[in-house]
Amino acid sequence: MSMQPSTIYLADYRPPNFSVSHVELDFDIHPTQTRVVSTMTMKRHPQGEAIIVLNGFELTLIAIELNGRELLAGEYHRDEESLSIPCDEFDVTVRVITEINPLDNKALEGLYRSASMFCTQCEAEGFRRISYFPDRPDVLATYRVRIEADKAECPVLLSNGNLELSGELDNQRHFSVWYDPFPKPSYLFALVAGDLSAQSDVFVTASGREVALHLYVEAKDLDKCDFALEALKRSMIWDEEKYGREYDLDLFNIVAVDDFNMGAMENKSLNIFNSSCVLAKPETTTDQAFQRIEGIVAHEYFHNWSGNRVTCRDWFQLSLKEGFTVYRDAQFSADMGSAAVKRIEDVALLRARQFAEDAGPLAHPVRPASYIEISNFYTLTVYEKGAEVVRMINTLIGDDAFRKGSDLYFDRNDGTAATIEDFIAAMAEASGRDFSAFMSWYSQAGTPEVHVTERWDETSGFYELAFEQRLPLAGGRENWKPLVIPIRLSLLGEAGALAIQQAGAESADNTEWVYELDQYEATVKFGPFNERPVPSLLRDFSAPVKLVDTLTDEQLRFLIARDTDAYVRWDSSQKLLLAEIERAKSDSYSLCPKLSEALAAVLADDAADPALRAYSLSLPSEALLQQGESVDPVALFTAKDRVKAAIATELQEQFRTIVAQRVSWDQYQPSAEQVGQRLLQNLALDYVVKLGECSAAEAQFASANNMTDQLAALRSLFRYADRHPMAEFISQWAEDGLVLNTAFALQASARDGATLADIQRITEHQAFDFDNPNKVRAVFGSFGSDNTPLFHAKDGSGYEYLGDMVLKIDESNPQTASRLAAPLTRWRNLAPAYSAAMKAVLERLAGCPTLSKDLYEVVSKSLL
Ligand code: 0A1
Ligand code: ZN
Repeated sequence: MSMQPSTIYLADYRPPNFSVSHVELDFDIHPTQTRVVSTMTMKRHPQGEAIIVLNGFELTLIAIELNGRELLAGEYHRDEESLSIPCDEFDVTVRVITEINPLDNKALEGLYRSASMFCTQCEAEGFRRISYFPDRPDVLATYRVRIEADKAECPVLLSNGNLELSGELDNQRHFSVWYDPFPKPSYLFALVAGDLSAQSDVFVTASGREVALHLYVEAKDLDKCDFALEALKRSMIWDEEKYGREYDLDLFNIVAVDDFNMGAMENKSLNIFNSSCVLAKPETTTDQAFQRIEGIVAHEYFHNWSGNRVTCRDWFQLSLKEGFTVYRDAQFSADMGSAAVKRIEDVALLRARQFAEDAGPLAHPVRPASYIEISNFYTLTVYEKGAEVVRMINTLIGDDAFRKGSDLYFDRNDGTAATIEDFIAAMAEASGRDFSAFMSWYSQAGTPEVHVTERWDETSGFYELAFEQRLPLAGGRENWKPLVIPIRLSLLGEAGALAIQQAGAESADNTEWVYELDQYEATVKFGPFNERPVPSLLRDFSAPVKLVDTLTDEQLRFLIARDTDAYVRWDSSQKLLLAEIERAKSDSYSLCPKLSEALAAVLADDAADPALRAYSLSLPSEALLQQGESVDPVALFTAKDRVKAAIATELQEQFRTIVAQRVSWDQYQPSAEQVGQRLLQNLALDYVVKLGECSAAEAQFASANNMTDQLAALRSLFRYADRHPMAEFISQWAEDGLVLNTAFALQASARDGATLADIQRITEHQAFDFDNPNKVRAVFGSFGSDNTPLFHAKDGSGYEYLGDMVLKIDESNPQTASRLAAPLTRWRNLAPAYSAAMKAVLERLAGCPTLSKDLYEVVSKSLL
């Protein structure tokens, strides 16, 4: 980075001067010198200026032609990031010849080499590293792509669309030609060339189209393809049934790649996946990974409509495709397994990580107003909070209108680059609802707090709830608008939920109601009742807010025992556990007997879903604990450990019984039933090991027929016992890079007695590789977010170490470096001693003259 990077503003959006209707791309692949010839059919926008602007980065320009004539150096202007050609014609052909070096590309954007294959990653702005092009999502073109490569090195040549032609050439080379009839932006372009094997299948769409499905992997991974292919077929049927969306080509390819910055990418008909997000088999893959893979396969597939057929006008609209697609994949996962469990998992993630982001220096609205580097905005806010916003729309208008709105959105915007307003307009039209007040969810950052107080009048039997919303935004109420917050609620009495007389109360027996809080303050009156109700609020987590209530511990225990809403039951136990951790900061702490009783009852409730029981007994994550002000992470870590030990002691008999009566299946399935049972059993095992009893875990480690059970046993032993089979595990799985990553992650999060030198040693393992984002994340990501005692060491050494590693990785891979830096941005929340040490590291990074744009944005905004 040579100059101060500039900020891009949504308010500055202008359509391109020239768009591209068709492009012919020709790749002559050689590892260090790949020649790309791009021939673009361009048209000037009626209001466009007479200048063609192309983006390009780190390209060697060989030649450029306008309408068949090669341009001389003075006829165009070129700088580090663009090339512009003055041109007063309206219909032109531009041909650009460039050369690139895939082998040296460690940023993993554009065309690069991963293991033995060449592959691309173009979202958001990677295409400009391949050729000069108007690399912006509102330029939609059809693509014909010719790929030529060495036949032995790259027997498989893939791009988007359908294969038109292939053949042999001289010098042991061969070629293939692909044509994609659907106009698309450059970020959806993809190319793969390598020595790959495929597992294949066929899907017949609702209208009878036969679609060939291929999952391309390295030959050694062919036994890890079944699950993703099945998940893909489930996704294809689901999208037909739930959203009326059919697949539109005769071919759908997925390729698994080891070196990948993110989870996966929805390139038209050629999805590229991080191998950790697609390869699976029971012996090496945990239940959680199976479920994640199913969700990501679905997510990328669903993008074919929400993202590809209808794309984004500009990158500020990113949540248009991502928020909607995350919502769609969450609905899918809910339908495939347990809806309640999926909801609790998503809420736990949102509260632990998105709330922290929304309260930190990089907080931004679901639709940001500005950015320096768009890669920094693939965030939990754009994805997860964006999905919550779509969920609220569904809640507010109901399922039928939501489906009508989505049909209208797809039909009306098909083949175009749309905005969030286009999505909302379709929902408004389908439902007859005015969304103008709702739009603030897209433009106001920060997590709103909703404060609720109860008023019960014993004599009249009337019960009131007073709500107040507080926005954590500078300048107070005058500068911001109150949000429209749907609060799903019930009022519980001794014999169950009470009937709510309010108009529009939802459930058949009028016991549930979605109250719309759209003012800063409002009060609702219920009753008369002949008993004081206990409120069950924000059921199913109906809005992404922090609910601050005044419920007593007794009321919370009542909800845990009696509510029918799984989220509220879980949330109530989390609230009690959080309060317990707060109390456990004192040395004289002992577990509250009433809480112990309540937890014992949950654990003993054999009629309840085992996964829900397990989550109710899981302590809040450190990311959640560390929210707030003047946080002492190490004190909280110690307090949490005390609560854990106390629960282990109090409920030991129950935990031992669950462990002793462990159910196992000969036929492993990542089904809701088996996953839930393993979750509960492994939770109990963890508590038992915490007590110092290791034999059951040791036996489970040795005999498990699946990675979920083996890793759970290893994790508990590694965390709580001196003798653990880590070395055995590493040698058992020496050939499986993905399993080794989980071992690295576990080692990097070692809590007690570990030193920085131990972490350093992992990076010297022969399987470690600084250029591979999965490995880097396994070690330094876990260190920064999962190793409280070492990362937050009082002398600042943990911060210094992560800072050093971030700088090192930034030299080759800015996207990964800037993500790894996230734990270093939270200094303002920390108690003074931590805060000063962390800030010092950020200042050191800020003073480094060679920071990438990505890291510069994170570091500079954190220090503002
Ligand atoms: N669109 C992909 C995720 C993705 C985003 C950015 C990337 O590079 C900066 C790569 C992938 C998805 O939502 O799955
Ligand atoms: Zn996505």
